[in-house]
Amino acid sequence: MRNIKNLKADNPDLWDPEVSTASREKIRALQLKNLRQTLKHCYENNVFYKNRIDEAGFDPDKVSDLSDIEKLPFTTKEDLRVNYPFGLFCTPLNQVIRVHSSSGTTGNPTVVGYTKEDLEIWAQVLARIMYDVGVRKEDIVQVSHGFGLFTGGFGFQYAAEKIGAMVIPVSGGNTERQLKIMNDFKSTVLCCTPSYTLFMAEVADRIGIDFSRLELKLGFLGAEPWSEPMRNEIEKRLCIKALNSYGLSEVIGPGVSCECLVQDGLHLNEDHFLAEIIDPDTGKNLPPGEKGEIVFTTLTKKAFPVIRYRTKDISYLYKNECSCGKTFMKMSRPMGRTDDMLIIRGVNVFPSQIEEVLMNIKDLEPHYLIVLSKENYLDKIEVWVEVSENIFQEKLMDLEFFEKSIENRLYSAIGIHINVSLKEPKTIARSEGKAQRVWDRRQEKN
Ligand code: DLL
Repeated sequence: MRNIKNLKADNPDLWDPEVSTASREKIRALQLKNLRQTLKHCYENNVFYKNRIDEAGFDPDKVSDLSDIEKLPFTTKEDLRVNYPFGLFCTPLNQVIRVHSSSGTTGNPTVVGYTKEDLEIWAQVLARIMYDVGVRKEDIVQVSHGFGLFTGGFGFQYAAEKIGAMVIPVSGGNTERQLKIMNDFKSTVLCCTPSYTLFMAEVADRIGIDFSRLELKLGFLGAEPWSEPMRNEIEKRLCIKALNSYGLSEVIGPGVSCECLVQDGLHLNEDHFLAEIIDPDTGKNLPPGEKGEIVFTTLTKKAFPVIRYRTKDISYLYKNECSCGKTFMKMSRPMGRTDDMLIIRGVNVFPSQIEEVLMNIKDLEPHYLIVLSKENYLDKIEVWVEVSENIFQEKLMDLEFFEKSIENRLYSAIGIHINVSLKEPKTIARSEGKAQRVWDRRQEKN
């Protein structure tokens, strides 16, 4: 791996500097060209998109500006479900060489497909992300995301191979073996969910593996929301630089955006994905800097392009002079999903806000669960969080007093009273993939 501290604006060693450092005008011109092609492709090859475009009175041959897209209706997860499994594919099935799927919690899963060229694009966009922060053929990349219908494992596998790195497709789970492999094979890069890294840290402590003695330097962590204090914890415990990597199956998988080493926002791969931010309630577009739901249109995919796909993820877009040299717009760390938002006594709360408060409190472990229940027909919210081993064993502190002080911290940050229940270390379920942070017991019968 290149010295990761070396990444700076005058460093020309980017995957494809011509695109990654292009002027805004050039990027927008490229986006416009690809948008035209994508809209035409969808119109000509898929009856769902044809009907939608006709209903909107839109002529795909007359796209003169990127903002024209605002005249088109959104595509939603429900559209994907209704057209399950292949109804939104835009190429004949015999050109599709791979499918992935995301399960969700209700109804049909969503199925996405890739042609050979789509898979090449996917590998390219993610290889670019990895290369631009220093991953090279000398690296040993441990892919601890699940392999299967989930896009995490295969996405990083093909991207790292594209760079020529050695890839260990270990997948999730069997944590002791993960750590042994990391130690013995001298992995330098780790790809998994942030919550899984903390589980790894815990198992490493137990079996006597010291991260500071490993070769591991860099983590591409994503697939679930995580907070800045969580990053600090991970970087400290694993002795790595932890980068936030974002993506979703419907758009391509991992590779939509990722932080560079500056760790200030996630650079979007704008030549392949056009991002908009909308007000989730009104559907109106919001300007850069304003927080809302992120919506994507793919610009180069063939088997499963999406037009104005509503992700339900909350973020904002912005542009700054990034010292890594890339000129792509950035999106903020996704703060949560509109469908994860809890409305407690009229106040909107995202689990990530709760996490942020908890992670800043000394003597709490980064393992928590938000439990929702009903009391006298009213929603009740409680947070279970583990205390650190020393506090629990030595009973150095009055735990009840500690609970109250956490409740006060939550109240001043979020504005509602949340009951806190401190738990013994290692009693809250650990995750090897996407962590389940909310346990909704509101429908349970007493
Ligand atoms: O999670 C793709 C992925 C794999 C991304 C590996 C990064 C690393 P899905 O299973 O379709 O795809 O889930 C997509 O996960 O809409 C977000 O709600 C959430 N998500 C993904 N990355 C992040 C992130 C993969 N960095 C859904 N921060 C998305 C917050 C994330 N949420």
